[in-house]
Amino acid sequence: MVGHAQWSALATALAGANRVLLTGPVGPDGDSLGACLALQSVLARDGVMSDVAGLPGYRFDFMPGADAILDDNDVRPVYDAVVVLDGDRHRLSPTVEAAFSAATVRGIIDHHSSTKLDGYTHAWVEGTATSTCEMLYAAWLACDIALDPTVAELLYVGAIFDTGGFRYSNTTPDTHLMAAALLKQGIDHAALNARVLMSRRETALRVAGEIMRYATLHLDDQLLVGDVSNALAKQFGVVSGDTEGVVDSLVYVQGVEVSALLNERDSGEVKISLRSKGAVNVARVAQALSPGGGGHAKAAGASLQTDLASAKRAVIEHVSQALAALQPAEALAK
Ligand SMILES: [Mn+2]
Repeated sequence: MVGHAQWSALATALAGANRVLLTGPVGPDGDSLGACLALQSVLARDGVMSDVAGLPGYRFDFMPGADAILDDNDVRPVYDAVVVLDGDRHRLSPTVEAAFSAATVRGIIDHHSSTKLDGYTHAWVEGTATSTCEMLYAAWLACDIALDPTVAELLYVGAIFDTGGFRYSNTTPDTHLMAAALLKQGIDHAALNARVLMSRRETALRVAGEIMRYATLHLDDQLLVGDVSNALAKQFGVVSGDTEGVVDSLVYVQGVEVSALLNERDSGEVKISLRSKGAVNVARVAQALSPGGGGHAKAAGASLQTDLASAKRAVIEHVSQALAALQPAEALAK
């Protein structure tokens, strides 16, 4: 029974908590938000009330419960329990990290293979699971926790976000079985797919055009790098979510093995998103770039305290090493 024991242990710990905080990493994605809000909804059935931290981008602000999500800076200083969903404690904002460290129950529910288990009282990590939402679904199915249309919609958002609408190689027969069960709750799956995966602001379209126009090929055209400088972001008025999905478009260029999108931040930080067609494990590249980096084999990210040019050089260097490691026999023969 997948997740049965882990869910039961965590649910027991949360049932005894007065104040519970559910959170994803900074800049939560569809899987993280879906998992947080679905868990909030299921806990509330038993009278366990919780806060969710991490404001959603505009793609996700329609989700049931999204209007009550707290800004990271508005969380209480003290909670009995803090659960991190779809990411690890190393990627929390400072205020949420402080609440996490002070909590008696420190949980994680996650499917990132790079996540380490230390620092939690309740660690439920399945590095091969398709999404955090699918982990919750499987555990709730095993524990006879019923779906309702709200929970179904929230889990569906996570499922389509992490599988690209059931297209990525992480999609399994169980993912489709889950989707069938969620659709039986009467959710508007076509509208959810359009909203989460395709809908964008006009600005997002224009910025994607700029990124694609100026993206540069490296390493025998196997690496394609796009960037969003502070200047470009200001010129277009880029907001969170506007550049989502662009890095995926880059990796589908023929001959490209790895794509990278570099987002420069005001804080002097560069956020790096990486995608791989499959040969290169970009979770390892992300970890090599930065101790806080990580993710999945085909989709990962890291942040560097540096400028855009240095970040780009670092990406090229580490991807070059990863590509070189793929052909040891060839290299030896030369
Ligand atoms: Mn996920």
